[in-house]
Amino acid sequence: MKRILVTGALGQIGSELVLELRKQYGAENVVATDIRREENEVTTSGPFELLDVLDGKKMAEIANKYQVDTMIHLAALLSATAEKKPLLAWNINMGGLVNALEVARELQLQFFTPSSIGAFGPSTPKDNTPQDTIQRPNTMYGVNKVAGELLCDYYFQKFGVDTRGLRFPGLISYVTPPGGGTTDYAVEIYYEAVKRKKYTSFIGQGTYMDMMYMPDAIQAIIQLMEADPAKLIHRNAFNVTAMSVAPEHFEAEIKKHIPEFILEYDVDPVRQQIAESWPNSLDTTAAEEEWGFQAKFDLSKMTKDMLEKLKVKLN
Ligand code: AKB
Repeated sequence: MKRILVTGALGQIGSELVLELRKQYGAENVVATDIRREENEVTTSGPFELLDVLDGKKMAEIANKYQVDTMIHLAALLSATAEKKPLLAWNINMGGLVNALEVARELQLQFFTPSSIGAFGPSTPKDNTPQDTIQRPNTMYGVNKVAGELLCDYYFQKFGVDTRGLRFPGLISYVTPPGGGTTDYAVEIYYEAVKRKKYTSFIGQGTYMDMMYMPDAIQAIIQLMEADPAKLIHRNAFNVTAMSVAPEHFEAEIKKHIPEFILEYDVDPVRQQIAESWPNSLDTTAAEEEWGFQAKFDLSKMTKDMLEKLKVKLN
C-alpha cells in the first residue's frame, strides 16, 4: 500500500491525478498540497495541506507527519509563463524540484515529476523524436526540464532515490484548464467550440505538436510508478504521446460534431516560436517496451469525449 504526497495538487494534472490515486490507494493515503486552497473534491475528499514548494522545511514536515513513501511533484510554471518570467520560473521549477528531491532522499521516497516535450529544442530531430537524442532547448522552461531530468537521474545514481518521469506532450482535459502553456490552445479550442462555435488559435496552421488526453496521462503516471524497476533502462524521463496534431486537425474533428464551427488564426509570436522549437512527433518505443505504455485515446475518440463532457459542464 502506498502513501503519496502530491505537490501542485490543484493544477491541471493534480486535480485529476489525486482523485484517481485516492480511488486506487484509499483517500487517507493521498495527501494533496498546493500553495492555495480551493473548496473542491481535491481539498475535501482526503488530506489537504497548504504548501509553497520553496519551503523545503514545511515539505519535509508534511511528508513526516503523514509518513508518506511516495512523492509526486507537480508544482511548476509552464512554458509561456516561464518565457515571460524566466527568473521566477528558474526559482520555482528548479528550487521546488531540488526541495522535493531532498525530502525524497532523506525519507527514501519513491519519486515522480513530469518532464515535457519542452525538454527538446530546435536541434533535436523533429519527427519520431528518439528517446535518447539531442536536448538543447532554447526556452527557460526547456532548460528547467532538461536540468530536472538530469537532477532526477543524479539523485537515482548518487543516492538511490527511485526517481521516474514522463516527457508529457500537451495534455487535454475538460476538468481543470492548464495555464501559461504553449499547447493550451488545444484545450481552449474545445471550450470555445462548445461555448461560441468559434475559436481564434494563437498557434499557426500546420504547426504539429504531440498531445495526449488526460485519462491516458493519469494512467501512464500510475503505470510507470508501479513498473518493475528491474525492467527500467531509462528513468528520467520517458517519451509518451497519443497523437501528433496541428490546429486544423482539431478543426476537422470538431466539425464532425459541430458543423458550424469556425477556426481562425491570430498567431502569438512568442508561443509560436516555442512550438516550432518542439518536436512534431515523439517515438514512444522505450515506454512501450520498458513498462507497457499504451494510449487509449486518439484524436477522434478524445474529441467525442471532450465535447460530450464539456456540453454537460458548460450548459
Ligand atoms: C506547455 O505547453 O508548456 C506544457 C508542456 C507541453 O509541457 N503543456
